[in-house]
Amino acid sequence: ERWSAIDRFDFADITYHRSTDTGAVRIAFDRPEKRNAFRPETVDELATALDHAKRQTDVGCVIITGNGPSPKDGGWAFCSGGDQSIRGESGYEYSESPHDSDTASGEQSDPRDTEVSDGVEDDTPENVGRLHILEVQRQIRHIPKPVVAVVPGWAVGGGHSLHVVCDLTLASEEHAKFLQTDPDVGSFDGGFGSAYLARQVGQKKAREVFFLGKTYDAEEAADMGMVNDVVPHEELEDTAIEWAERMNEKSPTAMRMLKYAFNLDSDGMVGQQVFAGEATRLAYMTDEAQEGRDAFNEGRKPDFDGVPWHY
Ligand code: 1HA
Repeated sequence: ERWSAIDRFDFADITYHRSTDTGAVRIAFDRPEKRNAFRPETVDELATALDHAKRQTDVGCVIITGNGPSPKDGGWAFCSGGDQSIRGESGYEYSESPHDSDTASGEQSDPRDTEVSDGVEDDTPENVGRLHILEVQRQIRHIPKPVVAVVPGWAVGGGHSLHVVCDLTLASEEHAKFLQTDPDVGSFDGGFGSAYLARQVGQKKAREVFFLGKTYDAEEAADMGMVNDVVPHEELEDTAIEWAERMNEKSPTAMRMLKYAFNLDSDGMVGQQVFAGEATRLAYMTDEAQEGRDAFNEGRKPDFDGVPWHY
């Protein structure tokens, strides 16, 4: 068995595993009968798993994939984007929110009920439409280790954008298919899903992906430059583990600095902030910075004599 379940979370829409061979985790969409479409619950679980993965100091690679095949028709998917069946007026809605359950018994809800007896306002979230997959995109960008999209089938709409945001994409030769349907359903990822895609495949191709809405197979997507490699379906997970093993042999500091360096020119000042934060972290480890800290704590002037002005 290559994977062992991380069972500290009670996930319903994703599965979360750790490699038994190398420092990698596998986060998988687990709604195969819906081509792994995401709803707010799915997005919350993804965010939790990614945050946990970030904090594992012995994990150097995060794999995001989709479980399958569909029990209904055998179809495979990475992710088909936002679940259109629960899309409300402004975004994707929880199937059941705390407020919904308050009124589930059929009782009339009274706005004054949101004030509880101790006078503290109720802070349960309103079931407002959500587009929080964009927060997950930012997590993928900022997690200080490579994130690999392993695409076993459809990558569509917001699912396509997710693979675009990942550091590397590995695709199933037989089943992977790439498609942008955003403008078919009145949606548009005007951030990484389009603009960053254009940096990967060029402006003409990126516009084609969105404006013509063609379906590309794995080889076509690789030729375009948005997929790193294509392997037979049954070799997908072994290849992903091999990639993780290769990356785990490298210097963790060099890898995180490289990821943030690659991000920098498409992340604006946030990219600069993240990169500079890493530089600060490294600088804190020097005698020089520790002398500054000690001097303050000891109430004296810092003594930087002897610290070279490097050239
Ligand atoms: O653009 C954004 C955002 C932009 C900015 C900020 C946030 C964003 C958040 C989300 C999104 C988006 O993702 S918009 C794009 C939403 N996704 C789609 O438009 C894709 C819709 N699905 C399809 O085009 C096709 O289903 C497919 C190409 C993925 C697969 O086609 P296939 O193999 O012919 O299967 P199909 O029969 O269509 O689907 C199998 C089952 O999965 C169907 O259910 P069933 O009839 O068996 O009950 C189908 O309804 C369901 N399904 C597939 N995709 C979705 C879905 N159900 C809900 N939502 C889906 N996305």
